[in-house]
Amino acid sequence: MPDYVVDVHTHVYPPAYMAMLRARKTVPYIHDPADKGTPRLIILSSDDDPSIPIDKRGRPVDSSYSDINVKLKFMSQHGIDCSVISLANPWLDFLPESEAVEWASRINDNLEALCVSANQEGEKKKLFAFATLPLSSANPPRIADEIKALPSLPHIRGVIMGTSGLGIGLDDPRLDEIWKALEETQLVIFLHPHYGLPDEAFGGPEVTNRYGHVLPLALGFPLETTIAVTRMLLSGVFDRFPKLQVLLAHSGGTLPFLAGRIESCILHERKFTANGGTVPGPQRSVWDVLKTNIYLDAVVYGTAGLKAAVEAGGGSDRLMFGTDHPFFPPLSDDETEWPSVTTNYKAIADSFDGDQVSAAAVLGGNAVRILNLQ
Ligand code: 5CU
Repeated sequence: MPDYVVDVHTHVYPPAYMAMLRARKTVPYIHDPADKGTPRLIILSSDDDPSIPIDKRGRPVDSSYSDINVKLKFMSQHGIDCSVISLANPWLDFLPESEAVEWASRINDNLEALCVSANQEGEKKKLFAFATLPLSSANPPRIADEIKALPSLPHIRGVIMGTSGLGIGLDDPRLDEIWKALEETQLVIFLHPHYGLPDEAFGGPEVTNRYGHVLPLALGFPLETTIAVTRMLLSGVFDRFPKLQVLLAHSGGTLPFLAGRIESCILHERKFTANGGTVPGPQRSVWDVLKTNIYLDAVVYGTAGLKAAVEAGGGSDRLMFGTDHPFFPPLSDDETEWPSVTTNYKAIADSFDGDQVSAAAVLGGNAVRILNLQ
């Protein structure tokens, strides 16, 4: 086992957020079955299929989603020393402006308080956090002010962000004020999917739901992330904000694999001014951005994806271990080790076979350096 293991991809729904979901009847919501069976968490739009009985929609939700002591126990069981916790999707995307702003500060104070109590002297497990932004408020100056206030919370190391931005995606020029605040504060943006792809991409809702969560999670999520970061690149976000630091969930979706194709399409695009057209295409290459602005988590469950992530980032020093806890739990109650976690540990061990230094960096050293987790 390496000296120090850090999990940069691990979520919580604080109890107050769970209570808010319980009070809702539209996605996202929590349904408590009348027979007092296990509550169900319905967060993805494809979860809320009226042809599925409500007691079977979504997925079972237990205390691992909201009880920090359960997370601390999970950390012990999996050799994790430090976790950078973040609110899980869909964050505050669905709330109106007035509520989103209030909820963001409530959640961020709550995350900070969890970190403070976990990090007391003598406690072995450490917590830090990615804050939540009230993006649905669609009020950039207000959001920028929230960002500038975040360094007053000593355990906040970045912000988690979905792909919708202010509602129309991350190439929206109205986000510039927000990118500027994030660049100035040097807070890492943890870019995470939620919306996937329209059911039509998989053959319609009937086909999507025939296979449960597999198509939305295995394909929809990674492609959503890839599309979001590619739109940032194409719209010149990384040209205008060259110091932006973005951690992409699930090893960048498919970005490491597709980076060469994206670069080639950009070079062949006649509309871009660099090629004689009138549209300002990106000034910097995908490869440069991958090596300068992008970090990837190591939540990819296999050596082929992990090696692509290392290669795309120009080495192992931009890759950080994660678990995606509390998602992907074991299907049987008697398993204490989560196969989703051991698979990621194994992928790291196999990819860096014999290179203990790189493996240790990915498991913890990189996160300590990049996120300043001393
Ligand atoms: O299983 C899922 O739906 C998810 C999710 O919603 N968010 C996440 O981070 N991982 C898995």
